[in-house]
Amino acid sequence: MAKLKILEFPDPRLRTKASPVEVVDDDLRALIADMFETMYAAPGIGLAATQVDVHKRLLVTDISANSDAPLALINPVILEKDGLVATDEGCLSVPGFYEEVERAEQIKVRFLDRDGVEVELEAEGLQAVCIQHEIDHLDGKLFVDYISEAKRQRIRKKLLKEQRQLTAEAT
Ligand code: GNR
Ligand code: NI
Repeated sequence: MAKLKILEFPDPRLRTKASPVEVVDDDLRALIADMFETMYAAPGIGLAATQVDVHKRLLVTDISANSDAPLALINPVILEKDGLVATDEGCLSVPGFYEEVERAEQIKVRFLDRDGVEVELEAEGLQAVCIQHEIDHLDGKLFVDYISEAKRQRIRKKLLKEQRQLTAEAT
């Protein structure tokens, strides 16, 4: 197992559209294990492969309080959406910033699980919001795309400054 490096906004690699997973094999299950380790360590309630620079349609999530409900979604597709809910969202790729985003309150999602078995899941509330946030990552989209250009530019500037300082300190 290994903790993976999480890309941070405005890294252009976060804009990559991920390709479907072709085979669910042990290599993919090893990547899933590393993604859970990375997500729990962060800590976060979800992580998309895009964020660790792997451009495959794969995400992990666990919204439980005790980190005991891991769920991996491979090639997820949203079949139905209902209702709207506004949530203060954060993102491991946009560290330190939180903004309100409106998304469907309930969804039905189809995906392959870790064994390659097709599953349909009805999710609501935070789990539904998180799955939509992660599928956005697989399409190269970030929660800051839903806020004003002015706010997004301010976040971009602050994060670039932080990233420059970290690079300078490392040399
Ligand atoms: O840890 C996370 N918390 C969160 C809170 C509200 C809405 C979405 C999220 S997902 C985020 C982890 C992350 O960046 N996943 O891509
Ligand atoms: Ni995110």
